[in-house]
Amino acid sequence: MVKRFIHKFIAVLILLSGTGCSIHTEIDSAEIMYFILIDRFVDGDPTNNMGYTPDSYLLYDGKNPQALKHYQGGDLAGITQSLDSIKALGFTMIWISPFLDNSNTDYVGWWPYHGYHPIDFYKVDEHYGSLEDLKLLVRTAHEKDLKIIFDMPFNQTAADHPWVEEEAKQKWFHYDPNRQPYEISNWFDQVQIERGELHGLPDLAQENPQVSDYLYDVSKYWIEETGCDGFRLDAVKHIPMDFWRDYNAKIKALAGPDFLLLGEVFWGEAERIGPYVELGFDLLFDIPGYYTIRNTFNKGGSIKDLSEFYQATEQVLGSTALATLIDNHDVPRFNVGLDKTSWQKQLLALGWLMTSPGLPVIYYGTEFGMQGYPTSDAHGEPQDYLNRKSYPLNPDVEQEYRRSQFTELTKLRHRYTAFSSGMFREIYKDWSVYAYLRFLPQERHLVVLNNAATEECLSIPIPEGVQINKVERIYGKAALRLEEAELRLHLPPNSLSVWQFNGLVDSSISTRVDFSDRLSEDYKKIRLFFLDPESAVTQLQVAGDFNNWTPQEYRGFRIGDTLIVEVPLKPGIYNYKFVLNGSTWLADPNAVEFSIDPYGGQNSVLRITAD
Ligand SMILES: [Ca+2]
Ligand SMILES: [Ca+2]
Ligand SMILES: [Ca+2]
Repeated sequence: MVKRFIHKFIAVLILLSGTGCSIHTEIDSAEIMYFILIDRFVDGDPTNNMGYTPDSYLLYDGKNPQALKHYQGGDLAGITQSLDSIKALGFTMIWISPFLDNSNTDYVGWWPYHGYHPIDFYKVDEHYGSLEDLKLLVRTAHEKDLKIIFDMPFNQTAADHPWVEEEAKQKWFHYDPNRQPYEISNWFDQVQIERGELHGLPDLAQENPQVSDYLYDVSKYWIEETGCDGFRLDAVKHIPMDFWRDYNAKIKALAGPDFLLLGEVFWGEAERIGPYVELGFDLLFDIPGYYTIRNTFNKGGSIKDLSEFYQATEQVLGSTALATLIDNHDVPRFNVGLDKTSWQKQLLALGWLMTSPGLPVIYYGTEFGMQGYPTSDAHGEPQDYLNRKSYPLNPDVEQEYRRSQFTELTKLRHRYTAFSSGMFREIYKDWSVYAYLRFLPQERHLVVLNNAATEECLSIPIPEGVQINKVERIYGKAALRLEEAELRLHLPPNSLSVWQFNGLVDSSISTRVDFSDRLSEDYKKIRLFFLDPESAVTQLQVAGDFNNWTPQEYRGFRIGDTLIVEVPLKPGIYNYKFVLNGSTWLADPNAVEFSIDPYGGQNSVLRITAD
């Protein structure tokens, strides 16, 4: 399948080069990936729950959140017995968190239930089962036409890995010039990022050929032993690029072109992911896209932000294949901060994922909106374990209903090839409504997203180069009427709607259209004031939760000493700052409420109610 992936990818590139247009995400991504934290999924074998010590296991009962710092009992057998239900949700690939044997003690109170503290790279952790269990998982998955992707943490070892004390292994780790390990303090210094310690863990020196050979041999062992289908490679940005170039080439030579290499370069800015594009990964996570999706569908951001963001990303990442996501184990679950409409918003964000280019990767529980929490508490203490609760044993009626809604989306993506490998063209965008086409020579689809909490009625012009003759709705509840050169739309609140149509799309039309300033009914125009008696401010921008903290110029004017800026915002609570003359960031002195920003300064806070 991945071979097909690559061939189609090349075919699309050729097609695109013919049109002089490039969109990074126009690839074949017929796969849909499920991501499971082994310990937090299903307990298929209670006899392994305590591992080597009863202390490692403490079951969460809903009232003891600290228990989530311990193992919860999930294991490989639990995944194997769940394969049919995973497949029924529409998944074709499963990425499992690292199964490598992890430290047998806690690390400052935290047990390594997540699997990222390896102590033996050649062994399955005792909480998850045996090598036989792992092989059975891969074998059973293959019988069901599912692929299994292993998570390989190659940046660090457990704090108590025996090598740390071994004289002969001292060159296997990174130290500073005084032979002391150091934490990463400057996140713009690539040397530190690669050689500093992440969470205080011993940092492997992959530039040492003994280490790189070892990591290659480990990989070879697991590939040959199990026949797994690919690796998700952890902490890529913390490991030297030269290592990846060699490693990826060697793994492809060993396992063949079908073997998937998915790299985690956890940067929010496409510019910082750019350098990793040429290192031989098949796929990189779309972390910048993650932030943008969260901004648009959860934080009151606009469709304009979403579109402009992708436009900017395309310019940097070109035609790189991306794995798209709305959340994972390292960030708050998607619904954090949302109110009772959260599932509709989440379904809409998932709808964007399933109808837009890229390979969707879904975190366990996200398919039914498992409740999330901020990743740190009010005192700044990490509590990311709250986003890693165990999968519910007996889903309730609401969860079952949501699962069926999710499955409708995956069915849509599987049924029509255009959603995974077709071309993408916008035909309309405003603050809340987004209309785009996904098409192949034999298939044409119109997708319309309404990100407003209100019903929206509007007419959108059919652009030149597009002919729409006969429409048939295949998803959603919106109404559409075809009028000469216009589409008349009636869109339910927070909705995705999809039609297939007869007609033509000239693929040389521009990928992007101009932004329409139409505001949906749920927006309010909020005026902010800034006193500038010296006329020192030539540009007043606003950055906040609602625009992903990207300074933007909104409609503004001056009356006497006062600069006024009008920001369209939806009901919600927002942190924001003014940005003066493109460089000076400060809280709005006229705000009635302030909050602490993560850098020790102040944000101003806006509360906007629906009435
Ligand atoms: Ca177990
Ligand atoms: Ca262990
Ligand atoms: Ca490192």
